[in-house]
Amino acid sequence: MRGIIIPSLLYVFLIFGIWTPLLYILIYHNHVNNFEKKTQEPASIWSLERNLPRQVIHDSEQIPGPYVRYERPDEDETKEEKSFLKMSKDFNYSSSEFIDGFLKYGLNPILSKILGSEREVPDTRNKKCFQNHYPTNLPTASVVICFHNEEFNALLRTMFSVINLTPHHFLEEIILVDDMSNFDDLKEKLDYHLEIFRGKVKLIRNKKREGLIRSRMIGASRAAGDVLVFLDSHCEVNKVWLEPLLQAVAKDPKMVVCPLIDVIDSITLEYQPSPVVRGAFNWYLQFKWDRVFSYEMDGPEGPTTPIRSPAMAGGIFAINRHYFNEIGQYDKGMNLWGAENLELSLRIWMCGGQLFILPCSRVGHVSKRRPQNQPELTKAVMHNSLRLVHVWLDEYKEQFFLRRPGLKSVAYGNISERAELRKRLGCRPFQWYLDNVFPELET
Ligand SMILES: *[C@@H]1O[C@H](CO)[C@@H](O)[C@H](O)[C@H]1NC(C)=O
Ligand SMILES: *[C@@H]1O[C@H](CO)[C@@H](O)[C@H](O)[C@H]1NC(C)=O
Ligand SMILES: [Mn+2]
Repeated sequence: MRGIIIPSLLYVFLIFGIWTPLLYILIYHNHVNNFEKKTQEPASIWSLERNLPRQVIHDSEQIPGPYVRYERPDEDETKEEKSFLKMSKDFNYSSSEFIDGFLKYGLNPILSKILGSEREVPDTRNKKCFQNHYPTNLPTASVVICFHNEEFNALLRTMFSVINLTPHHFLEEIILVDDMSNFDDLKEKLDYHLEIFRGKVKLIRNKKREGLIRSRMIGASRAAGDVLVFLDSHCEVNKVWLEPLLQAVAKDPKMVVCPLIDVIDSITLEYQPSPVVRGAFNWYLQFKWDRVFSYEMDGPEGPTTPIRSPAMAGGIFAINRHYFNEIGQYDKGMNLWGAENLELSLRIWMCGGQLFILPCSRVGHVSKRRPQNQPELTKAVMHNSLRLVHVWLDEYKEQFFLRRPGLKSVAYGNISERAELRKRLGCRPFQWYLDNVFPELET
């Protein structure tokens, strides 16, 4: 017996001892390359991700590098936080459980599992926000969360944070839309975990893959609240996150508002405050954040001033439900995701609405990293961008084609319904948007 075991063990050791590091190097380098490619792709709409510590990508062994403590005056770290930070420091980042899960989910699967369904996150609001008081008779919200193959605990944390930090009389419901996920734990196990939310949570499961854009429309069509609030499936909302959004929409139904998006690091899952930013983009139609300078917040409202924003980042915003329908929801000819945030932003501004970021409303969002060789996604972003260009940019479409000449002759489907919508709504020309909303977008 022993004569077999020892050679077998040696054999196993040889295989694993050699192949594990090799595989690791392979996967890791692939991942790094892909991530670097990503920054050139139109697909990378969350450009805050680019500001993440570079050592994460370049350090060879230990991900991540030294932990940078963020500024939080007057407050000490809680005990819980301390032990969590220690945990993420002592973490073994070369275990295959970590690497496989990271590639699968785009976030640290082990820490996510340890965190589980609930945790407290630091209150990142400016202290001035604490003085705001909100009426008790605000409109109600339907929170719409779409997901496709989300990490189970990240999804649960999104739900629990909403349930825990939203006054229940403002929360009409949470609508979860499962866009054909195929992970096992998102099936019966999810149903089972949602039991405790009975009455507050509606779960819709798509019969075929619709993509994020049409999934949001499906969720919205089932909503009953006065205001639609869209969230990604890997968010954690902060204290008093909803009230500022509801108040703004209640005051002006054509006002669309976004929270300030804090960053949850995909590796340490640490919740980090973001500076005050506004959404912008370039002529490639790549989204980017622009820093808001302090002199822009010199007014009487100081650091709580709503920030006028040329564009929204992605799927995290609040909008009056009737107004969402009135201005034409989303372009259902768009696939998966990408460019829909810019299309909606242009439509809001050009057709009589407004778009603001409210710094007193904070929502954390996991800045996921995924392998980017996903031709399907690249194709969708291109297709969606072209639809936007042909419906909304008027003569400025040449600015886009100047930079993407290859796309000039690419088909983009039938846009007659969207062009019709633009006419029906009496929208202003793109020139008006350039002059009045986004003069920084120079040609
Ligand atoms: C981390 O995991 C790798 C692969 O499983 C292993 O070889 C290594 O010894 C571990 N390191 C520590 C400090 O536990
Ligand atoms: C485009 O769609 C509209 C209706 O939305 C339809 O009337 C028109 O015939 C379509 N055009 C083509 C070329 O299919
Ligand atoms: Mn996201």
